[in-house]
Amino acid sequence: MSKFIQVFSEDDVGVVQLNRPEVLNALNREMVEEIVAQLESFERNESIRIIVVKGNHRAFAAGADIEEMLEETPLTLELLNPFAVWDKISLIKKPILAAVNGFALGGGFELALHCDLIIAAEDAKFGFPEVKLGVMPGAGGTQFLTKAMGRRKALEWIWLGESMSANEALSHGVINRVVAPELVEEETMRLAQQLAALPPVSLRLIKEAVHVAEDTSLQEGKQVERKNFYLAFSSADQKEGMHAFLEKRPPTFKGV
Ligand code: CO8
Repeated sequence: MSKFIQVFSEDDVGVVQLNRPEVLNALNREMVEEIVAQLESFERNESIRIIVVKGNHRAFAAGADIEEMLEETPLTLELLNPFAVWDKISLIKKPILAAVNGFALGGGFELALHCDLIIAAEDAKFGFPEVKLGVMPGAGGTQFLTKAMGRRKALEWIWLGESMSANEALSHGVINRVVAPELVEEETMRLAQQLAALPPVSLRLIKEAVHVAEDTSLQEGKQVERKNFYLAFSSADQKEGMHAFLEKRPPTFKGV
Protein backbone atom coordinates (compact mmCIF):
# COMPACT_ATOMS: atom_id res chain seq x y z
CA MET A 1 0.00 0.00 0.00
CA SER A 2 1.53 3.32 -1.11
CA LYS A 3 1.58 6.16 1.43
CA PHE A 4 2.54 9.04 -0.81
CA ILE A 5 1.20 8.26 -4.27
CA GLN A 6 -2.03 7.19 -5.93
CA VAL A 7 -2.00 4.89 -8.90
CA PHE A 8 -4.57 4.20 -11.59
CA SER A 9 -4.79 3.38 -15.25
CA GLU A 10 -6.99 4.46 -18.14
CA ASP A 11 -6.90 2.12 -21.13
CA ASP A 12 -3.18 1.69 -21.97
CA VAL A 13 -2.04 4.64 -19.85
CA GLY A 14 -0.70 4.17 -16.31
CA VAL A 15 -0.90 7.19 -14.02
CA VAL A 16 1.16 7.95 -10.90
CA GLN A 17 -0.27 10.82 -8.88
CA LEU A 18 1.92 12.40 -6.21
CA ASN A 19 -0.20 12.65 -3.11
CA ARG A 20 1.29 14.64 -0.27
CA PRO A 21 -0.74 17.82 -0.76
CA GLU A 22 -0.23 19.19 2.77
CA VAL A 23 3.42 19.93 1.89
CA LEU A 24 2.90 20.65 -1.83
CA ASN A 25 4.07 17.13 -2.70
CA ALA A 26 7.53 17.66 -1.18
CA LEU A 27 9.50 14.54 -2.03
CA ASN A 28 10.79 12.56 0.91
CA ARG A 29 12.95 9.53 0.23
CA GLU A 30 10.14 7.03 0.81
CA MET A 31 7.94 8.89 -1.67
CA VAL A 32 10.65 8.82 -4.35
CA GLU A 33 11.06 5.06 -3.71
CA GLU A 34 7.31 4.61 -4.17
CA ILE A 35 7.22 6.65 -7.38
CA VAL A 36 10.11 4.76 -8.95
CA ALA A 37 8.78 1.35 -7.85
CA GLN A 38 5.49 2.21 -9.55
CA LEU A 39 7.21 3.36 -12.74
CA GLU A 40 9.04 0.01 -12.77
CA SER A 41 5.78 -1.83 -12.20
CA PHE A 42 4.18 -0.03 -15.17
CA GLU A 43 7.29 -0.83 -17.21
CA ARG A 44 6.72 -4.56 -16.55
CA ASN A 45 2.95 -4.39 -17.09
CA GLU A 46 2.17 -5.48 -20.65
CA SER A 47 -1.18 -3.71 -20.70
CA ILE A 48 0.46 -0.31 -20.08
CA ARG A 49 2.00 1.51 -23.03
CA ILE A 50 2.45 5.06 -21.74
CA ILE A 51 3.12 6.41 -18.23
CA VAL A 52 1.91 9.74 -16.83
CA VAL A 53 3.25 11.39 -13.66
CA LYS A 54 1.18 14.18 -12.16
CA GLY A 55 0.67 16.16 -8.97
CA ASN A 56 -2.36 18.14 -7.95
CA HIS A 57 -3.66 21.60 -8.85
CA ARG A 58 -1.31 23.48 -6.43
CA ALA A 59 1.89 21.57 -7.05
CA PHE A 60 3.53 18.95 -9.16
CA ALA A 61 6.15 18.90 -6.38
CA ALA A 62 7.77 21.79 -4.47
CA GLY A 63 11.11 20.04 -4.16
CA ALA A 64 12.83 17.55 -1.91
CA ASP A 65 11.53 17.47 1.65
CA ILE A 66 13.57 20.21 3.36
CA GLU A 67 12.74 18.95 6.85
CA GLU A 68 14.09 15.50 6.01
CA MET A 69 17.32 16.97 4.57
CA LEU A 70 17.99 19.41 7.40
CA GLU A 71 20.39 17.28 9.45
CA GLU A 72 22.07 15.39 6.61
CA THR A 73 25.86 15.28 6.49
CA PRO A 74 28.11 14.26 3.60
CA LEU A 75 28.54 10.88 5.29
CA THR A 76 24.83 10.19 5.88
CA LEU A 77 24.21 11.08 2.23
CA GLU A 78 27.07 8.88 1.04
CA LEU A 79 25.67 5.95 3.04
CA LEU A 80 22.03 6.58 2.07
CA ASN A 81 22.98 7.00 -1.60
CA PRO A 82 19.63 8.77 -2.22
CA PHE A 83 20.17 9.34 -5.92
CA ALA A 84 20.64 5.69 -6.89
CA VAL A 85 16.85 5.33 -7.06
CA TRP A 86 16.60 8.38 -9.35
CA ASP A 87 19.00 6.73 -11.80
CA LYS A 88 16.47 3.92 -12.24
CA ILE A 89 14.02 6.35 -13.87
CA SER A 90 16.42 6.71 -16.80
CA LEU A 91 16.20 2.94 -17.35
CA ILE A 92 12.44 3.02 -18.00
CA LYS A 93 11.92 2.43 -21.71
CA LYS A 94 8.24 3.31 -22.01
CA PRO A 95 7.36 6.97 -22.69
CA ILE A 96 6.81 8.99 -19.50
CA LEU A 97 4.77 12.22 -19.60
CA ALA A 98 4.73 14.78 -16.80
CA ALA A 99 1.55 16.81 -16.24
CA VAL A 100 2.53 19.92 -14.29
CA ASN A 101 0.14 22.20 -12.44
CA GLY A 102 1.48 24.70 -9.90
CA PHE A 103 5.00 24.39 -8.53
CA ALA A 104 7.71 22.17 -10.02
CA LEU A 105 10.68 23.26 -7.91
CA GLY A 106 14.01 21.71 -7.00
CA GLY A 107 13.65 17.94 -6.86
CA GLY A 108 10.11 18.34 -8.21
CA PHE A 109 11.46 20.06 -11.33
CA GLU A 110 14.09 17.31 -11.56
CA LEU A 111 11.38 14.66 -11.43
CA ALA A 112 9.60 16.37 -14.35
CA LEU A 113 12.91 16.65 -16.22
CA HIS A 114 13.43 12.89 -15.82
CA CYS A 115 10.19 12.45 -17.81
CA ASP A 116 10.22 12.45 -21.61
CA LEU A 117 7.57 15.08 -22.31
CA ILE A 118 6.32 17.87 -20.02
CA ILE A 119 2.87 19.43 -20.39
CA ALA A 120 2.31 22.41 -18.11
CA ALA A 121 -0.33 24.87 -17.01
CA GLU A 122 0.25 28.45 -18.14
CA ASP A 123 0.51 29.45 -14.45
CA ALA A 124 2.92 26.63 -13.51
CA LYS A 125 6.22 27.67 -11.95
CA PHE A 126 9.51 25.92 -12.62
CA GLY A 127 12.75 26.62 -10.81
CA PHE A 128 15.71 25.60 -8.74
CA PRO A 129 15.52 27.55 -5.46
CA GLU A 130 18.21 25.34 -3.82
CA VAL A 131 20.78 28.16 -3.86
CA LYS A 132 18.57 30.04 -1.39
CA LEU A 133 18.85 27.07 0.98
CA GLY A 134 22.63 27.01 0.73
CA VAL A 135 22.71 23.95 -1.50
CA MET A 136 22.28 23.19 -5.20
CA PRO A 137 20.32 20.79 -7.44
CA GLY A 138 21.34 17.18 -6.85
CA ALA A 139 19.10 14.94 -8.95
CA GLY A 140 20.38 16.01 -12.37
CA GLY A 141 19.03 19.58 -12.51
CA THR A 142 22.28 21.27 -13.55
CA GLN A 143 22.74 18.74 -16.33
CA PHE A 144 19.19 18.57 -17.68
CA LEU A 145 18.73 22.33 -17.71
CA THR A 146 22.10 23.04 -19.34
CA LYS A 147 21.44 20.49 -22.07
CA ALA A 148 18.04 22.08 -22.69
CA MET A 149 18.88 25.81 -22.63
CA GLY A 150 22.66 26.12 -22.79
CA ARG A 151 25.26 27.12 -20.20
CA ARG A 152 24.56 30.83 -19.81
CA LYS A 153 20.80 30.68 -19.36
CA ALA A 154 21.08 27.61 -17.11
CA LEU A 155 23.61 29.37 -14.87
CA GLU A 156 21.43 32.45 -14.67
CA TRP A 157 18.36 30.48 -13.58
CA ILE A 158 20.13 28.14 -11.18
CA TRP A 159 22.34 30.86 -9.65
CA LEU A 160 19.47 33.25 -9.04
CA GLY A 161 17.09 30.50 -7.93
CA GLU A 162 14.17 32.34 -9.49
CA SER A 163 11.10 30.63 -10.90
CA MET A 164 10.44 30.63 -14.60
CA SER A 165 6.95 30.72 -16.01
CA ALA A 166 5.67 27.90 -18.19
CA ASN A 167 5.98 30.12 -21.27
CA GLU A 168 9.62 30.93 -20.44
CA ALA A 169 10.33 27.22 -19.95
CA LEU A 170 8.60 26.52 -23.26
CA SER A 171 10.59 29.19 -25.11
CA HIS A 172 13.86 27.65 -23.85
CA GLY A 173 12.86 24.14 -24.95
CA VAL A 174 12.61 22.88 -21.37
CA ILE A 175 8.98 21.77 -21.65
CA ASN A 176 6.75 20.67 -24.52
CA ARG A 177 3.32 22.26 -24.24
CA VAL A 178 1.55 24.98 -22.27
CA VAL A 179 -2.21 24.91 -21.77
CA ALA A 180 -4.82 26.44 -19.49
CA PRO A 181 -4.56 25.01 -15.93
CA GLU A 182 -7.87 23.15 -16.18
CA LEU A 183 -6.78 21.49 -19.43
CA VAL A 184 -3.42 20.04 -18.32
CA GLU A 185 -4.71 16.58 -17.48
CA GLU A 186 -6.96 16.39 -20.52
CA GLU A 187 -4.15 17.46 -22.87
CA THR A 188 -1.67 15.06 -21.23
CA MET A 189 -4.08 12.13 -21.49
CA ARG A 190 -4.90 13.06 -25.09
CA LEU A 191 -1.19 13.06 -25.95
CA ALA A 192 -0.71 9.81 -24.01
CA GLN A 193 -3.56 8.15 -25.92
CA GLN A 194 -2.15 9.43 -29.20
CA LEU A 195 1.22 7.85 -28.33
CA ALA A 196 -0.48 4.67 -27.08
CA ALA A 197 -1.94 4.11 -30.55
CA LEU A 198 1.54 4.13 -32.10
CA PRO A 199 3.80 1.06 -32.27
CA PRO A 200 5.42 0.57 -28.82
CA VAL A 201 8.57 -1.01 -30.25
CA SER A 202 9.20 2.05 -32.43
CA LEU A 203 8.56 4.43 -29.50
CA ARG A 204 10.98 2.45 -27.36
CA LEU A 205 13.75 2.38 -29.97
CA ILE A 206 13.30 6.09 -30.74
CA LYS A 207 13.53 6.95 -27.02
CA GLU A 208 16.80 5.09 -26.69
CA ALA A 209 18.31 6.70 -29.79
CA VAL A 210 17.25 10.24 -28.80
CA HIS A 211 18.59 9.80 -25.24
CA VAL A 212 21.90 8.54 -26.61
CA ALA A 213 22.14 11.70 -28.76
CA GLU A 214 22.49 13.79 -25.60
CA ASP A 215 25.47 11.90 -24.25
CA THR A 216 27.54 10.79 -27.17
CA SER A 217 29.26 11.84 -30.39
CA LEU A 218 27.25 12.13 -33.61
CA GLN A 219 29.01 9.09 -35.06
CA GLU A 220 28.33 6.86 -32.02
CA GLY A 221 24.76 8.12 -31.82
CA LYS A 222 24.17 7.30 -35.46
CA GLN A 223 25.37 3.74 -34.83
CA VAL A 224 22.75 3.30 -32.08
CA GLU A 225 20.09 4.80 -34.33
CA ARG A 226 21.05 2.39 -37.13
CA LYS A 227 20.99 -0.66 -34.82
CA ASN A 228 17.54 0.37 -33.58
CA PHE A 229 16.33 1.02 -37.13
CA TYR A 230 17.31 -2.55 -38.08
CA LEU A 231 15.72 -3.89 -34.88
CA ALA A 232 12.39 -2.23 -35.72
CA PHE A 233 12.20 -4.48 -38.78
CA SER A 234 11.96 -7.53 -36.50
CA SER A 235 8.58 -6.34 -35.18
CA ALA A 236 5.17 -7.41 -36.45
CA ASP A 237 4.15 -3.76 -36.08
CA GLN A 238 6.61 -2.79 -38.84
CA LYS A 239 4.87 -5.21 -41.24
CA GLU A 240 1.47 -4.02 -40.04
CA GLY A 241 2.36 -0.31 -40.38
CA MET A 242 3.75 -0.66 -43.88
CA HIS A 243 1.03 -3.05 -45.12
CA ALA A 244 -1.66 -0.77 -43.73
CA PHE A 245 -0.15 2.21 -45.56
CA LEU A 246 -0.02 0.35 -48.87
CA GLU A 247 -3.52 -1.09 -48.37
CA LYS A 248 -4.82 2.41 -47.49
CA ARG A 249 -6.30 1.34 -44.11
CA PRO A 250 -5.56 2.41 -40.51
CA PRO A 251 -2.93 0.22 -38.77
CA THR A 252 -3.48 -1.73 -35.55
CA PHE A 253 -0.31 -1.97 -33.51
CA LYS A 254 0.13 -4.86 -31.08
CA GLY A 255 3.45 -3.98 -29.46
CA VAL A 256 5.42 -6.92 -30.86
N1 CO8 B 1 9.95 20.60 1.82
C1 CO8 B 1 9.18 20.49 2.94
N2 CO8 B 1 8.02 21.18 3.12
C2 CO8 B 1 7.61 21.99 2.13
C3 CO8 B 1 8.35 22.14 0.95
C4 CO8 B 1 9.56 21.40 0.82
N3 CO8 B 1 10.33 21.45 -0.31
N4 CO8 B 1 7.70 23.02 0.15
C5 CO8 B 1 6.60 23.39 0.83
N5 CO8 B 1 6.54 22.78 2.02
C6 CO8 B 1 5.49 22.90 3.04
C7 CO8 B 1 5.58 24.21 3.80
O1 CO8 B 1 6.53 24.11 4.84
C8 CO8 B 1 4.17 24.37 4.31
O2 CO8 B 1 3.98 23.51 5.42
P1 CO8 B 1 3.14 24.05 6.72
O3 CO8 B 1 1.75 24.27 6.18
O4 CO8 B 1 3.24 22.93 7.68
O5 CO8 B 1 3.80 25.32 7.13
C9 CO8 B 1 3.32 23.77 3.18
O6 CO8 B 1 4.22 22.97 2.40
C10 CO8 B 1 2.74 24.82 2.26
O7 CO8 B 1 3.79 25.65 1.81
P2 CO8 B 1 3.79 27.25 1.98
O8 CO8 B 1 2.95 27.66 3.14
O9 CO8 B 1 5.21 27.70 1.98
O10 CO8 B 1 3.03 27.65 0.63
P3 CO8 B 1 3.20 29.00 -0.20
O11 CO8 B 1 2.13 28.96 -1.24
O12 CO8 B 1 3.27 30.18 0.69
O13 CO8 B 1 4.64 28.87 -0.91
C11 CO8 B 1 6.36 27.74 -2.14
C12 CO8 B 1 4.85 27.88 -1.88
C13 CO8 B 1 6.89 29.03 -2.79
C14 CO8 B 1 6.53 26.57 -3.11
C15 CO8 B 1 7.11 27.48 -0.81
O14 CO8 B 1 6.44 26.43 -0.13
C16 CO8 B 1 8.54 27.11 -0.97
O15 CO8 B 1 9.37 27.97 -1.22
N6 CO8 B 1 8.84 25.82 -0.81
C17 CO8 B 1 10.21 25.32 -0.86
C18 CO8 B 1 10.71 25.24 -2.30
C19 CO8 B 1 12.14 24.78 -2.33
O16 CO8 B 1 13.05 25.40 -1.79
N7 CO8 B 1 12.39 23.64 -3.02
C20 CO8 B 1 13.72 23.08 -3.16
C21 CO8 B 1 13.98 22.11 -2.06
S1 CO8 B 1 15.66 21.50 -2.08
C22 CO8 B 1 15.66 20.32 -3.31
O17 CO8 B 1 14.68 20.08 -3.94
C23 CO8 B 1 16.96 19.62 -3.51
C24 CO8 B 1 16.83 18.55 -4.58
C25 CO8 B 1 17.84 17.50 -4.34
C26 CO8 B 1 17.48 16.19 -4.96
C27 CO8 B 1 16.17 15.55 -4.56
C28 CO8 B 1 16.30 14.39 -3.62
C29 CO8 B 1 14.94 13.82 -3.18
